[in-house]
Amino acid sequence: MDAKEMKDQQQEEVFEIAQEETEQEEVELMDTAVTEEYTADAIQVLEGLEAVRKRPGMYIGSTGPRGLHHLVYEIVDNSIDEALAGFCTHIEVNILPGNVVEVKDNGRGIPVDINEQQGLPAVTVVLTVLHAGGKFGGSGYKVSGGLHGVGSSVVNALSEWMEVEISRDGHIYHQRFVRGKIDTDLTVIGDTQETGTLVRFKADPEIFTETTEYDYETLQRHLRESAFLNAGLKITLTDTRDKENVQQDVFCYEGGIGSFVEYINKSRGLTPIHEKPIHFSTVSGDRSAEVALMYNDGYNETLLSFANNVHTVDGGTHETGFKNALTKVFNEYGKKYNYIKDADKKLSGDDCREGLTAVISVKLTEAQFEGQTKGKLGNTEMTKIVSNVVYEKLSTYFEENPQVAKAILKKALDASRAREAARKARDAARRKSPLESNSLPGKLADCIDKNPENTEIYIVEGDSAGGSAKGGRDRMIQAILPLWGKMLNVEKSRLDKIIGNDKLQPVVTALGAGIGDDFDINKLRYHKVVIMADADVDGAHIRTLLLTFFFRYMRPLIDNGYVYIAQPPLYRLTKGKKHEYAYSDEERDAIMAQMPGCDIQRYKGLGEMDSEQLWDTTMNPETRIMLRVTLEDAMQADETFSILMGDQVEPRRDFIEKNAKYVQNLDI
Ligand code: TSJ
Repeated sequence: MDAKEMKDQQQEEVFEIAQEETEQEEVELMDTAVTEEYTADAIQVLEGLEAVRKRPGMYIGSTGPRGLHHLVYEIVDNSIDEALAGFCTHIEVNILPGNVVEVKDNGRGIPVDINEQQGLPAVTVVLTVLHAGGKFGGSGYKVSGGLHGVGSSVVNALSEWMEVEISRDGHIYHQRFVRGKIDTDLTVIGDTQETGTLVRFKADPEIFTETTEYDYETLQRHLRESAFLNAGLKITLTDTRDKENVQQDVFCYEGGIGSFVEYINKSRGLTPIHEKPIHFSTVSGDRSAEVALMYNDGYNETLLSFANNVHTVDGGTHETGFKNALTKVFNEYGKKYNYIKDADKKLSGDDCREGLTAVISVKLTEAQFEGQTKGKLGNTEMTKIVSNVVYEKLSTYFEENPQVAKAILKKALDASRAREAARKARDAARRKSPLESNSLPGKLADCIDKNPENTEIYIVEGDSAGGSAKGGRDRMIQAILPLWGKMLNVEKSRLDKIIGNDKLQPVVTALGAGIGDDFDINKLRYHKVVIMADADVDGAHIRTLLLTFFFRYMRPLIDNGYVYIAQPPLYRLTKGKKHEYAYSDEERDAIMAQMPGCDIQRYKGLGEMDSEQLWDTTMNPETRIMLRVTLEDAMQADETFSILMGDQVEPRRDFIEKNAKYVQNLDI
């Protein structure tokens, strides 16, 4: 047996012991119902990486593209921790040919000394033992962390191979792993005066069966965001997969999240109403909070919050603290300086946040992420920490910058007046016809069957496609809701603007189950909600918009698997009297090969199909293909939507187009 085989066997044994102990502990727990903290910890530490390969989804959320990209984030997080500890200033991420990823930092280098318990170098422990991060060296506690915060050993386990090169103590050390197991021992391969860590890995196609190909823009967005959240840290992203077309970005923002809010406003074409971002921070013990905000001349609210650099999509305690304090400062300042004249008038939270772009970033040692997608911060102490710093520093800022305060207060007062006027108009309309708000939308062509288990609703882009769909449907079980006539100008109508107003009201009314906290799945009128849009950029935009809307305001719809994407054909091939439809370019080529010399019609939109064609190709439940939307698809759409930060409009459109395919769970 050589050294490598011995190591392998040692690892297997540790794994088996862990398994036995796990089972035994579970029996004991059940018998006596005694729970002790240390048992759980001990089991976790001993658990082998086999478990990770058996159930990768448990550790990285999914084995789709999202999980694949998380591998990179997870490795980069280690370097970010080194930066937060004050020892690293530059991180390089390289995408190499073959979708190999290399992450390199100029930190201290992972320690290589032999760990007493395991008899292995510290770096080997870090990369082969689950949850080993931060268990040595004292100062190594993890602050940053990906969605799942799983650790680098998980990435190692899910990599076909991984190599690490550490520069420290005058030497370069190297070790290689295959599917999480030691392939070569740690050896010195050279000398250097520099320090740092380099990790190179190839995601395992046995695990990531769907794809192992990285999307440049996805990594670009994430790394840009990381650079904003860690002021002064330089992150370089380079893609050399295509030698003819090397791509590179360098992200480094001295202004941190202040630069972030400026960037968001700029990338959305919004003009700030004051010169510089308002930016403050506080540290209390091992917790810190940082807030940057900037008002623009638009009417939307963009609030991004992060805990330990993880985007908290559903907000949480830090957002609550921010909102409470902001409203309080506005009302106190407004009363004090007579902007709010009526003693019992109050600005609402929404009034104070119209045209606001803000980023909240908190760091804490034991972050609790709650909710279905773990996108909500739960630590209650953060409400007070954030509200205190915002209240004190924003009050002071307003006192010291009365011109800025005036512009911002004026905006909130305008918002308040507009809201009041809209409310009065709505009330007046309601009094006229009390039943109106409950009746179904005029454009809905409902089905006859009223049992939701049997019925489907097609949400269709455009009036002409809506017409074809109405003509072609099975009226017993299929309802049609055309949206918005001609599609809104994609360039001008930002998704958040559409979601923010009542453009989607007909969808809410037709589904009949309410919205947000009031959403009641039992009242849903159809158990299949089918999005039918063109296979072009505008169609992709609508799909992203509707998925984001469902994800945020009707989550149970997604959780229950009720949302589908219709798949209209891209081509019609005709030869004589014979027609065939193709749903992809590959299919088109295959059909063409069978009937050479045919006519090809490319469908530019649903509107080009007549009723019969639409029924045959897309709506007939016997023959159609529909894609069922998974939670992951919806989250991806939401992510696309929340941060959306291409420098120009074009790449952003590309991005939406590329990511709006949502190919999952073929339902034929
Ligand atoms: F974990 C890993 F292998 F995935 C990885 C770790 C990957 C990459 C790209 C970088 C790192 C990493 C780890 N960079 N810097 C560090 N630092 C440490 O591990 C370290 C160094 C020194 C000390 C010390 O107390 O002297 C403590 C730590 C945690």
